[in-house]
Amino acid sequence: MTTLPELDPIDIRSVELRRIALPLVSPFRTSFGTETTRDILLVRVVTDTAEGWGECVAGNEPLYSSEYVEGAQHVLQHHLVPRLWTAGRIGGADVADILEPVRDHRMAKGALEAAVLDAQLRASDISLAAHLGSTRQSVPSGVSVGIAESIDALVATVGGYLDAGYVRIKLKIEPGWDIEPVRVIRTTFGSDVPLQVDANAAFTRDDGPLLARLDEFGLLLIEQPLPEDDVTGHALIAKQVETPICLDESIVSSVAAIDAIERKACSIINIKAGRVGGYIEARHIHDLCAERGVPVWCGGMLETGIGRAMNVALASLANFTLPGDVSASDRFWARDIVTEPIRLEDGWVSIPSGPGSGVTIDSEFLDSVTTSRIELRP
Ligand code: NPQ
Ligand code: MG
Repeated sequence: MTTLPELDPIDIRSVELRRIALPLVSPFRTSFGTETTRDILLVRVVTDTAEGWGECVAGNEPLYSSEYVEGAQHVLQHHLVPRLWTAGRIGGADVADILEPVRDHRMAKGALEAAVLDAQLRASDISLAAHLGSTRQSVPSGVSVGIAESIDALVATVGGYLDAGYVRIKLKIEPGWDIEPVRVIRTTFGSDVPLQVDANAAFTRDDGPLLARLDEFGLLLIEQPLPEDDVTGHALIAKQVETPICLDESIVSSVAAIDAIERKACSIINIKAGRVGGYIEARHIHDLCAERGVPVWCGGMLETGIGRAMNVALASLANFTLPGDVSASDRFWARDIVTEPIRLEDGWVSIPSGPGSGVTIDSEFLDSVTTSRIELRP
C-alpha cells in the first residue's frame, strides 16, 4: 500500500452530516439520466483545534453506480461513523482500515476519509496536494459536455467552452448520439482540439464495429463503453478499435485497476477518489498505473468547491498526464459554497496551497442551501 508522510493523529469530537440542494447552471444529460439540481451530502469532522470537510459524490439516484445520496447518508450514520468512535485518535490514513469490514459504499467511505484527512492536514498545516506528493502548481482543465437537444446546440455549447479556454473537450455519448456529434465537432472546430467521448456504460459487446467508426476522428480515448462489471467485454472492444479504451465505472479499487490492465480491458484509467473510496486509494491507483505505464486523468462528479479543490490537488500528481474533468466551479454552479471557487486561468486551474483542501466554507451561503443537518457524537 502507498505510504504517505506521517501526520499526528486527531481526536474527533463530532461528525456532522449535512445535505445541501444546489441547482446546476444548466441541466447535465448523460446516457443514464439528466441532472438539474444536485442533492449533495457533506461530512464535517470537528476536533478541539480544527475542522475538516469531505464531499460525498453519490448522485440523487443510483444511476451512475449503485450508490446514491440517501443510502450514503444512512450507511454513514449507522455503520461508518460509529466505527470511528471505537478507534481512538486516528488520521486519514487509518480510516480505510477501520471501515474495511463494511463492504463497498466507497463514496460514503471516501467522504468520511476526506473529512478526517482535511481536519488532520489543517491541524498539521499541510496542504492535501503536498501530502499526496504533488509536483505542480496548476493543471490543465478539461470539460465534460452533456448530450444536447440538437447538434446545433452542442456546437454552441462546445464553442463557448473553447472560448472560455478549456483545453480538452469530452462529449457524452449514447447509442444514436455517437458518430454524428463527434463528426460535427471535428468539422466545426478542427482536428487540433483534444477531444474524447464518454458512454457511461451505454453500449454492448456487439458495438465494436460502431465504436471503431470513431477511430477516424483521432480521439484521445473512449471512456467506459460497456457496463461496469464487463471487463472481458472491454477487452473485446479494445481489440476492435484503434482509439484507446479508458475505464471509469469499472475501476472501483486498486484490485479492479490491476485486473483491468492485466486483462487489456483498458490502456488509460479515469481516477475518481469517490468511486474508489478516497484520495489515499486514488493515489495508490495512480502509483500502480505509473509503474505499469498506464496514463491516468482525474474524473469529476459535479462537485462543489470542496471536492473540486481536492480533485485538483490529486490531479497535480505526476502520472496525471491527460487533462482531467477538473473544470471551473462556474461550469456547474452560479455560486459555490466556498469563498475561493476554482477558476480558469488560460485553460488551467491552480492547485490550492492552504492547509487541507485549502478552501474556506462560505458559511452564510452554505446555511442558505442546507436542507438537513445531523450531528453525531461518541
Ligand atoms: C463521468 N462525470 O465521468 C461523470 C458522470 C456523472 C463530469 O462527466 C450526479 C452524480 C450527477 C454523479 C453526472 C462527468 C452525475 C454524476 C455525471 C456522474 O462519467
Ligand atoms: Mg465517466
